[in-house]
Amino acid sequence: MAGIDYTSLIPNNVSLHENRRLQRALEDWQPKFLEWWNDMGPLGFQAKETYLRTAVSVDAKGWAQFDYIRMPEYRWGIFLAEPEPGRQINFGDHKGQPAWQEVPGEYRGTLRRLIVTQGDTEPASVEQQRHLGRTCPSLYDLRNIFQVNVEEGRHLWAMVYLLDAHFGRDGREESEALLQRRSGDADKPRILGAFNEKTPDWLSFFMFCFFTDRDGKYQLASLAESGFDPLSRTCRFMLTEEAHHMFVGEAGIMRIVQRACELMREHKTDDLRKHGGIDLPTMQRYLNFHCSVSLDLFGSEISTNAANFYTMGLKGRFEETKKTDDHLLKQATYPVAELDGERIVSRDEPALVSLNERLRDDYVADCARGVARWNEVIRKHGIDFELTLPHRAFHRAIGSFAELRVSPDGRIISQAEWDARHRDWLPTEDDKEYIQSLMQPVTEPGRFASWIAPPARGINGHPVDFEYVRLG
Ligand code: BYC
Repeated sequence: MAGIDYTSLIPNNVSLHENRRLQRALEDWQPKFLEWWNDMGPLGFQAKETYLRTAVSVDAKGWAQFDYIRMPEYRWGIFLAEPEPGRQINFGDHKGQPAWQEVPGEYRGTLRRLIVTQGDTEPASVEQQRHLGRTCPSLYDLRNIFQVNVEEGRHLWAMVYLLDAHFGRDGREESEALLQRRSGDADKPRILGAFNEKTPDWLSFFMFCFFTDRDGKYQLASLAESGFDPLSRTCRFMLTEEAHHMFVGEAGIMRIVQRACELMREHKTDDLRKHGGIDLPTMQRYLNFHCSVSLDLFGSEISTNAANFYTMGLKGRFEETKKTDDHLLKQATYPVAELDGERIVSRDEPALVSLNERLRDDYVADCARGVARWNEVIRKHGIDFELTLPHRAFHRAIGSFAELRVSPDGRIISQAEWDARHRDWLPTEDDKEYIQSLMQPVTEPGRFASWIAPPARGINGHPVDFEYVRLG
């Protein structure tokens, strides 16, 4: 691949042209990435021109340039947020020392693992969403999923940049392994549970963007506090893109709720399956599933890993620098949900080992605000139904509640009750079959599938019926 002009091919603000070693590592990796993208990226649309946003610099003007582009020609760039002069480590044992510009030797393994875990989720989500283009509910939505996919690809580049630039041969090996694991593969699965689940339909996709990308927001925000400055700056820029993914999720669900309400009013029935809509109880079951698998992504309630990440100065709390405590947390406590006999109670635990739970709390509060906005749409239609977040102990596979059977309202129940009732709480085979039956592509500009309302506005000032993907 010698001779490629990397400065123009890979937009970057890391002076790539000055770093021969890094340039060589990326030259070696780039064709492998493209091979992975062609094998595992969006199926069937690689040659179609799509109206995409590309970041060409980190300033307000440059990070959102829109144009038609074929996805394999997307310019996956490497961007770090602008440096903060004199930035210090803001928490843990090294608090007050200058932020690290190079990997601190004693934390090398831990830091690498954090970066690899973050990086692994990015290609995983592209793999999970690979087939969805073929059943898009509109050209507008088709463009949005491709935007999300290319940006997840860019987030993979962001982590590979850190690995290649700062971790030598180990880093290069990890960069390769990121392209070799596969979502859902029995032999070489992705690292975290939620990224091995299927995303077989668009309801799941929107739920994934709302719940799972929001885990991304909170994890990235914690890593943006890192004392390792290149990681902090990388994550800060990734967060600007992540916001769009959560918008796609929240607005997508909002539009499905809107359509459900319109159909309920029009036909004076809750039974929308006759009318091509998605009924609210089905949405609740999908919500329960995606919320619970995303709650698992925060790790165990009590975690010495999390305490170590913090004490070492590698991963902070959400909005660490806005907090007014000592940023050491050696004496502090934090209330954690725990099992006490037959009940779930809140008990004060040492704050350091409770950091996963604390981040989960920030996340749950954010999710609740989105759910309240969906409920506002239902209320405005005069319909007596509320979507709710399931209890945090419901359907968990990681942490203190993993072995329990818990109802969405937080009651510990017997296996017999679970067997009798779980079909009310999680998507059933029947639900999945029905949702699948709705997944018929709609590709005429300005038209939308029966089960989703059009968005309030189009993209970058264009009308809703703009030709967001040129299929002809
Ligand atoms: N699945 O002490 P524990 C995103 C493992 S999403 C499988 O409880 P810890 C995105 C854990 O690795 C954000 N295994 O957990 C969204 C550990 O293994 P070892 C991704 C799990 O370490 C949408 C053991 O269980 N970023 O960006 O405190 C689209 C005990 O662990 C799981 C990050 O996750 C699980 N769910 O915390 C695209 C940030 N949970 O050490 C992208 C980086 C735990 O015994 N990662 N385990 O072998 C981290 O900060 C931490 O690794 C975790 C886990 C928060 C994930």
